Amino acid sequence: MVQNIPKDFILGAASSAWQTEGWVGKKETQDSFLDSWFKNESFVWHEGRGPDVATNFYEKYPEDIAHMKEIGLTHYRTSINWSRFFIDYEKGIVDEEYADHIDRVIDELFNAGIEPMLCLEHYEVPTYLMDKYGGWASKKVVELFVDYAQIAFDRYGDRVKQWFTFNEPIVIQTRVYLDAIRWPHEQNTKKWMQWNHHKVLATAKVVQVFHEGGYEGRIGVVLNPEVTYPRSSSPADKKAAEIYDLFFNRVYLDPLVKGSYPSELVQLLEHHQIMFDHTEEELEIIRQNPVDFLGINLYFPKRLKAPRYEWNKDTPFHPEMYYENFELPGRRMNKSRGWEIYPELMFDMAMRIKDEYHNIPWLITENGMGIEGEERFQDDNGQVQDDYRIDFIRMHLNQLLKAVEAGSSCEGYMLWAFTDCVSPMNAFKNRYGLVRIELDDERTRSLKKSGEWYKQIIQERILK
Ligand code: IFM
Repeated sequence: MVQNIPKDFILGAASSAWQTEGWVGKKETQDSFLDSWFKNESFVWHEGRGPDVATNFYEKYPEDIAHMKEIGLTHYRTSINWSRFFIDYEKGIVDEEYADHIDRVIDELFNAGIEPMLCLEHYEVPTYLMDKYGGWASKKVVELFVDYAQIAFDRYGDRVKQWFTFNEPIVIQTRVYLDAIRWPHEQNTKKWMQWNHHKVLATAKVVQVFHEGGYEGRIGVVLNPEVTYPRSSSPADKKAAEIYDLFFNRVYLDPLVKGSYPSELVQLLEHHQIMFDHTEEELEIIRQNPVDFLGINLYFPKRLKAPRYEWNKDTPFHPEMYYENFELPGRRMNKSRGWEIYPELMFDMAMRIKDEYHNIPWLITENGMGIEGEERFQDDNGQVQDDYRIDFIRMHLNQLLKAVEAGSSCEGYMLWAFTDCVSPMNAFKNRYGLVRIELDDERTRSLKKSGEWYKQIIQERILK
């Protein structure tokens, strides 16, 4: 297999503010949801590690960007930490110290020949807004987010041309209000849908502000739709996959790309009395303001089958009423993460966007392999010999490049993550980076074998 990588095809890497920065310089009043969760339930975080130190990117960013330059990344995506960006969220008073840090990171990236992409919220909803307004359950928070976006565009839009509103907007409320497996353990399916709607609405409003403000560049959203595969050709299994797709994929894809929620979803929401509160004016704003492009985070396939048992009517509604997960016998697994490895999903997602979402421009904004105990693979010089990661990236890129040949508008691939970083709960258990982070006080960095390999494919533009 030898494939040419198109000249302009993005080969980058991603991370987020809260998973790298650490709390140096953070004020007590600037906690995000993640910070508060970590403070309240640090025992569920692997080895008690979390966002407090993370990789100390706040101080070490010049070293990381030097590594990015060495590898030759074309683009780097991170987020602005909304909870740290303001001293007063309601009056929009910016924390100048933090805002300057973002300025310095942007400039350092450009000096290294790397284009930054910025996301406005990668789970970093401010705790203050959770406590005062119930977070994204509130329309007030939608307004405050739009104001924040405009301040960020005004401040950084002279240099940053590629923006995202959210990273994986469905995740927090799914784990918290739908599955109720995370702090603060409130089950509330209607609230889950209300958060979804408000993030869709907030995205549409931010798109409107961006376009009407005449900012240069483009604005999109990073979604994590799963490629769904029914267990079999039976109508029951297919229906299970379709309903999963409605609740977890099309709930964002359809309004943000096509301008409206799928009618089948609306019917189900009404039937189960979890329709979100909305106005006609809000639906019109969504209709008028689709995103310019999409970021897609894609790691594993979602296999589904019809449920075997009747739903327990005494439990709150959960879409799981309509499906069960299916484990494909013989599937290839990343055992550290419990995720199936199925590179074909790249091609399948690309064809879906081409056929069903008018081939809107998009790129892979996350894909990668988290491995536990990577120190096992360090050679005598301490370099991680992560051939498994190289194989993983190679297989996924291969499928993506095939899709480009088949007419997909996919513009690139960004690995999760550039350096090892903190994950929710798993903290540093699974390592994802091209650059290893030691958990010493210095958070010492070292390039893995995959970093050298990535450098080579970026230079040669050939995938072998
Ligand atoms: O760490 C996360 C990231 O924040 C969102 N996407 C999945 C990654 C790996 O679990």
